[in-house]
Amino acid sequence: MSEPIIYKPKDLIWAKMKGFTPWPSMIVEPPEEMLHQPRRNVPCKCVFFFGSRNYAWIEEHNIKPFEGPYKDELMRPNKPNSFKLALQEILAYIDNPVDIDAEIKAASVASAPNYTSDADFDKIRDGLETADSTNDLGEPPKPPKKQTKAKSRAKSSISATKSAAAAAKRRGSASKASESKRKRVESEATEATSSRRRVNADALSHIGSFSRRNMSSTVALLDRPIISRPEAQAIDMNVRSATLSERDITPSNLTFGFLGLGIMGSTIVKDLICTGHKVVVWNRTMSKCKPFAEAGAEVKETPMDVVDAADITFCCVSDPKASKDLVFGNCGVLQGKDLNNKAYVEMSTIDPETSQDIAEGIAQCGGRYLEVQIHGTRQEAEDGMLIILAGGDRTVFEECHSCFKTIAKNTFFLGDVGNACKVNLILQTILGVSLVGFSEALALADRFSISLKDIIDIFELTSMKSQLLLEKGKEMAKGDFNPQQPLMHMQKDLRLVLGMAENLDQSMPVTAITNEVFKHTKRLGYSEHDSSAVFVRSRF
Ligand code: NA7
Repeated sequence: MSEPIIYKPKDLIWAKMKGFTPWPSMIVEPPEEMLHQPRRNVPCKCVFFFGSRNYAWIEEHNIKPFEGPYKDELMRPNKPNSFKLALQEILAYIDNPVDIDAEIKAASVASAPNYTSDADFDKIRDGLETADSTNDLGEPPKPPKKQTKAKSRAKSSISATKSAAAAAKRRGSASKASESKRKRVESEATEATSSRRRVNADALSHIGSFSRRNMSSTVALLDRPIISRPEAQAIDMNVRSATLSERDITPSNLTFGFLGLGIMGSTIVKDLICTGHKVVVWNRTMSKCKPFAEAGAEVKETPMDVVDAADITFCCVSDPKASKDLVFGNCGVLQGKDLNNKAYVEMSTIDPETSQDIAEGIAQCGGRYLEVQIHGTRQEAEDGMLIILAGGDRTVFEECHSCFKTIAKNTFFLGDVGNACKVNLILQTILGVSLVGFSEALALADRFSISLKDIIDIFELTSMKSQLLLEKGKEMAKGDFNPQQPLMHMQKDLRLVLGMAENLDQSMPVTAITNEVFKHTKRLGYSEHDSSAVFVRSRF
């Protein structure tokens, strides 16, 4: 039997994390943040991933030396672009390690103790040492109650603080002098904890587009690399899509309000402004209104003010709760009370019950209501190629004609409030289930080392081909999950579908599993990425 390899910092390796291909990586001293990350109770090393430039604990049996028998096999050409980038980076590192070494050093500077040997490393691993091994009272912190090692490690610094405070409390009852000492100790212990937290965040802030949201419970609960949020794509108000430029649109004289400037809302408003519509906007994050103000839109401070200034107000926000908040909440649409001569168009993807509640609220204040569900991606919105499904007040539908002509290739009026929501959610069911099936098939191809590009090329020639699956397949193959349709919205839609089915006692086992797959992908950190990121989950 060959001798086990003893890995040490700066060793270049292949690190295999469950669900990912072995990745070009390096053993590093753990940055402090990693000390609080849960690990399996087997020997692990802290690993820096080239390309994504983040860290994870990897079990030693999942580590292989970079140079050696695995290299040729693992460097096969049919890998995704993100892998190729990582490979380029490790090869560049071999030639010139200075920049990356400096980056890693900056991350580990925050680590209070300087762990140099494997013995020290093992101490950290076993959770025997914390950043505060003694406190102001000269006492070591009390050993944590019996619990799992992962929990104990995650809580070690907190328990150090708490035990200092508890010990101070006991002594505090003895005299007033020791009471003041207790307060001082508590405050110093709290300050020490919060300063450590500051240092953690600073040390990690250099890693890609790391954000505090990435440091959420998702990362702490799952031993996964930190997933960067997708870059928000800046909207270019000067670019008008070729399809839209060819369309002959005479803008309505009415003033249109718009609540919600997310991916879909901002694209639609841009199109409306480009085609000469008069627009008043509001968004919860006000900074997103700036480019629209510069392009001629009026910006208001509350939804109520928008409704006041507009003849017809559209709303396009995340989910049913946000939609209801905007209508019934503080400074919401109904706060103006009198909606005579006003119309409200709900464009967010919501369930029929929510739409009905909003319709009733608007009607009670004298307004007219139209439910509009939009089907399509960001690109389709940009090109004016959405499909519009509408239900409710037909007069509003007709007054919105020039807006719909701007953003959609087909428009359907489906009758009563609720019908458009139902049809849209049915379409989303087809989309969600297809995406998961497609991504599982591609994941299987990947396991066989069959080129995903070949599969997609062949798929394109079959009668199964679908434009959307082709595009999503290409995104999966590239590992490019820039949001066209955020994954969290796809999962929300499936949740709404299952709610509708529940009310009807309709069994939808495949949709239920599809929903679970999207939920798990969200938990892996891909909530704000495109729904094609479900591929990451399929590769597990
Ligand atoms: P995005 O890009 O996730 O944007 C969501 C928008 O909803 C964005 O403007 C948010 O404001 C806004 N939002 C979210 N929650 C709230 C609450 N509670 N109050 C007010 N505003 C809120 O989504 P898309 O544009 O892709 O999709 C919008 C809808 O169309 C959705 O239903 C899809 O399923 C289809 P923020 O900018 O974060 O302040």
